[in-house]
Amino acid sequence: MKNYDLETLISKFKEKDKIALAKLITILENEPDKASKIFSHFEEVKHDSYIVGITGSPGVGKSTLTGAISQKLLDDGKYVGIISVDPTSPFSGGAFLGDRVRMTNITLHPNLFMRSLASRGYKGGISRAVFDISMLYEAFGMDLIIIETVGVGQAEFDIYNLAYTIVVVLVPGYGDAIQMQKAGIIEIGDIYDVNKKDLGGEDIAVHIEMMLDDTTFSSGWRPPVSMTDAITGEGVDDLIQNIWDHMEHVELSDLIKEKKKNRFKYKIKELIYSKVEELISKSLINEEEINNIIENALNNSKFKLYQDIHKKFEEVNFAIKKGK
Ligand SMILES: Nc1nc2c(ncn2[C@@H]2O[C@H](COP(=O)(O)OP(=O)(O)O)[C@@H](O)[C@H]2O)c(=O)[nH]1
Ligand SMILES: [Mg+2]
Repeated sequence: MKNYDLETLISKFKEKDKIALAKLITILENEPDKASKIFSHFEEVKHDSYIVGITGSPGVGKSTLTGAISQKLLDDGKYVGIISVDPTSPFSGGAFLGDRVRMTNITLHPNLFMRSLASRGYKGGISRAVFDISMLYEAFGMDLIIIETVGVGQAEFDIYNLAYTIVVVLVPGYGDAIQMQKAGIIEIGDIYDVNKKDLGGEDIAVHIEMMLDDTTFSSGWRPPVSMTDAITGEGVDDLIQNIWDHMEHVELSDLIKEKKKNRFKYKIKELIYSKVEELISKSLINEEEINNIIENALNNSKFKLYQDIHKKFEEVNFAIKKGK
């Protein structure tokens, strides 16, 4: 595709052209400051997508499950947007390609779009990219947006703020239940799914049910537990039903308003943080000066270097206090 100007891209996007969608995502990733200009073209769009987060350790089958869920929704004539955040694939390595291969056939479907993001190297940060892409998906008219994430590390964890329903995926074996408890993940899930049921998993499902029975849920929603085989699609209908049930719960209560507000609150804070970070690195971090300190001191002694570092830190501290 040629380098169309923004106006042309937008009008193609409005005709549901997936290539235009891909181009706009790339623009937002590389030049996040263009967001306001791009979204000014969608002010009349009233469409809301429902946003689901799917999380769990690497290898539990999140991508396969995402594919299975999407396939069923596509069969129902729905539009699906997938954002896959995979911190284990820094550029275009393993899991990334694997996901691509597993999803090859459905990504060709005109009503499905998928974007994979490795967690580093995004201007403005990974969750900013996830937020912006989800906004584009909404403007595109997606019915469901699925955000797949490993959920470890702050950036991935933050993504929970961007979804309305969180599905936690586990696999057979007690280890995961214990890990889950340790990580406090039992407080995160709206829905639990034990995938790879072909390999067993009854015991972990029972374990989760017991843990849930011991927990009180102020929202009035007690997370259901499903069991799936993402490869054959067995149990996936139950999982989808659980997602719709939770959606209904969220929409009938005022929770959806809270969650929508939360997304934007999160966005505002994130913009402020990234601006402050930019200001700090511009005005307080002088690479050349830092290099000089190190070069000079290394010729003397590392203990001198350590003193110089502290001296520098005091100067910065002083500057901050004076508001410079
Ligand atoms: N036996 C079995 N294998 C599965 C199932 N779902 C996924 N897998 C396999 O588990 C591996 C990891 O799947 P993937 O979807 O990439 O996991 P992710 O890292 O959580 O996204 C792949 O080899 C899948 O084929 C399942 O229900 N049963
Ligand atoms: Mg995956």
